[in-house]
Amino acid sequence: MGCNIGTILVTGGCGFIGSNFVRFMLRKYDYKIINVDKLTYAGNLENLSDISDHPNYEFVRGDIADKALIEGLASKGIGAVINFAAESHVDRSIEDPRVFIETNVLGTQVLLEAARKYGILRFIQISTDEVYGSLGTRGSFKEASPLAPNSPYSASKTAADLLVRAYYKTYGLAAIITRCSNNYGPYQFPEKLIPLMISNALEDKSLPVYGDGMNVRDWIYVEDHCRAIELIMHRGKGGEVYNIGANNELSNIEIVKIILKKLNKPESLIKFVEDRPGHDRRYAIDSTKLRNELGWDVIYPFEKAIDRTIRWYVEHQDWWKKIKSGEYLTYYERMYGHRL
Ligand code: NAD
Ligand code: TDX
Repeated sequence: MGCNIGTILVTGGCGFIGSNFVRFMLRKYDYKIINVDKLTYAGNLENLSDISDHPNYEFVRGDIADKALIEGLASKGIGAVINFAAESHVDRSIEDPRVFIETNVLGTQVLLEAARKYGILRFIQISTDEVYGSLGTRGSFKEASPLAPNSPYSASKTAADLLVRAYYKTYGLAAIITRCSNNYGPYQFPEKLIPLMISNALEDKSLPVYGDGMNVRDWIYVEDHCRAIELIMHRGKGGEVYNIGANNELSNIEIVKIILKKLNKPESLIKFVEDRPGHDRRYAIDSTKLRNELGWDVIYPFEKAIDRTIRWYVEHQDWWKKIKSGEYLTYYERMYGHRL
């Protein structure tokens, strides 16, 4: 498959999902990929060190909100933009929302404007299920569910989605929004639940579970998410929203106990701590549209993929130890010091 796309501009390709996507696409296609990444605390060149010399890969360090840089890249004949770049951690957005607006909202607008100006035909906005807010015990998010974000992070992602919609309606830019549930897999920054819990358990540190641990997330293996984006880039329809999810709801405490069991560590490591303000209770995503219209399905069942993920963190301790002993240590103290 080729689709005349030629060159793909990936943003945020040094982060968790972006790096998995770049590697996945370079293995499968001949597309040229330009990865523009600011290398914030979450961007790590090591995430792509294995493909950094690939002839079809180019890395540009830069900010998606830098209009001159982005328009310069867009003018080079880009076939598709896939916007992963974002400030992505809810807890950090509660501490300091401003950079979430700068990157997630203004950055997206700069990309949209460049896509419009240079007639880029495919624009994929990697959004999130968090834009729909929180669910009670029943039901699931559909593409038409109301947007009701509860954190500065999800509010910034929602604002970006509305801009994408406006660029489609006003200028006819054939942009598509994807809204995926919680991802897990290799190269996820250890501030997020699964890698934090695996790495803390491996170090025999406390596992900080917010509130009563009964908040529910709908987990998907990162490669299944990448395959959905691949499909949507090739066959998705401009102006549409596609939900992506694996029908795999688990409470946080269930996840934490699974991790401890698989690592043969005691449940006494679990520490219930002060809750996250505005903590969304439950997410569940209905991806019937993507399944029916584009024929997508998951290929990694949770049982298999969580084993694979845990193994990756066990085998790549240098990767996360380097992160956890750097600047992140100060964040960890700030976030958890008074809680643990
Ligand atoms: P991440 O935090 O691991 O990576 C974000 C990347 O964006 C980093 O490499 C960072 O350096 C880069 N970046 C940040 N600001 C930038 C800027 N101004 N200009 C250029 N690059 C910048 O995030 P992730 O978990 O890989 O998430 C990627 C995308 O997927 C985000 O848009 C997020 O909202 C969305 N998403 C994530 C999940 C999840 O579970 N992780 C689920 C659904 C949607
Ligand atoms: O120390 C913790 N203890 C804890 O109980 C952390 C970091 C998290 N949690 C809970 C909060 C959530 O209920 O675990 C759940 C998952 O937390 P995160 O990993 O921070 O993810 P979440 O807030 O659900 O958001 C994620 O999914 C949607 C991503 O970070 C977002 O980028 C994505 O849009």
